[in-house]
Amino acid sequence: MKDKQVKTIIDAEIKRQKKVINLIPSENYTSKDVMEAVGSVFDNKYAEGYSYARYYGGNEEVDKLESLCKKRALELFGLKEKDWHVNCQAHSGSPANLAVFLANVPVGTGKIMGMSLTSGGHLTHGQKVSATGKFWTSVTFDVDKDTEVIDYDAVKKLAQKEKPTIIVAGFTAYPRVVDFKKFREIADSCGALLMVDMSHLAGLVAGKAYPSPFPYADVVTTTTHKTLRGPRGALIFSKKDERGIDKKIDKAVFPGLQGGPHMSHVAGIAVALHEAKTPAFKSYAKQVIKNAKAFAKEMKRLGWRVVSGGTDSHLLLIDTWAGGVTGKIAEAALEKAGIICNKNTIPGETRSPFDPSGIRVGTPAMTTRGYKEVDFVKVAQKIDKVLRGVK
Ligand code: DSN
Repeated sequence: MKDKQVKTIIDAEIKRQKKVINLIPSENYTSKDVMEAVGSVFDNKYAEGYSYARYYGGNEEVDKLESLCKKRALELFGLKEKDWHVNCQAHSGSPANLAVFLANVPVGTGKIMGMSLTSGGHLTHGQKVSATGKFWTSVTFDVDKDTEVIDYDAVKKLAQKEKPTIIVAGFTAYPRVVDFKKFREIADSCGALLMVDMSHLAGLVAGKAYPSPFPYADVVTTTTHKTLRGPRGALIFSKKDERGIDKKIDKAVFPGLQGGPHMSHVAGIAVALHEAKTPAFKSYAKQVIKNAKAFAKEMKRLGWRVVSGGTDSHLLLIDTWAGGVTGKIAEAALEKAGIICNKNTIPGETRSPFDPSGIRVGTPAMTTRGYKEVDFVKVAQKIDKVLRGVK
């Protein structure tokens, strides 16, 4: 690279990424092949429209690429082209979710129901600070305050009272297995669409290590860079039927929200989807969960309160405040010790989101780097030592 200033920063970032223990559950390390695709000549191309229906010339290779990416996405999750459609152009998870709402929830009269932030929901599931909470009325549900897991009866009661247009089942800080069948029943009981945001879970679902939402959802969104281990980007799957959700979503992505798709990222997504079909990826997905369980068990053994008592997925929430350390202080102390995580609110949060009660930690990135259960036991012990040091 001729630009020495940028090169120096990139080299420093490579070093940093190698040096730290990365526990951010939404991060991962993509393969060289994915990065090669993202850095390819497809970054030079405008391709407004969809395969074989573009607004610019010169898209014959783009058309092949986008079609391949979509075929691979459907295949990876065992979906038939006659039943499911997939859009691979949304630039990332937030615009993907926004597109689903734009397509399906009438502005002014529609209502979104999702999990509250403190229980583990995402900003784009109708939170007031997000466009999804400004353009639409929204209502949130919480986890049960004692068990810290979803109380499906309470969610159903709220859904029947509020009658949302769409229910979002999908989370960024919920460690437990989600009963998607129950969410389907809840959606049916109030006439709502069911959208699952599986951004955190996509790789685990692809690797058959976590239940699939596809038998139950009308729409499934996901980012491609978390457990799926691809480049930044998103996929929106929608059921093909007389409601025409698939067509409405395509229109909402382009021209509704975006111009030209980032075709270099679509290339990277296609590569990642291919990689996720391999037996090695299946083993990876299973190991991610085994590692998280071992991690949670050791944290508990060392005396730390783990939200909901453990995990069924790739992440856990540690209530550091129960041990006398705020999330902000914990995050900073751990970073000093070479462990990267993020401060996080916990269910029933009593502190501020800027200095909440806990930290969120996960295993996808370090499992990619070869960590096994025994390594996560050591990570837990290191965390314990650091946090005890700041008390
Ligand atoms: N920032 C992502 C996460 O960490 O969960 C969600 O957008």
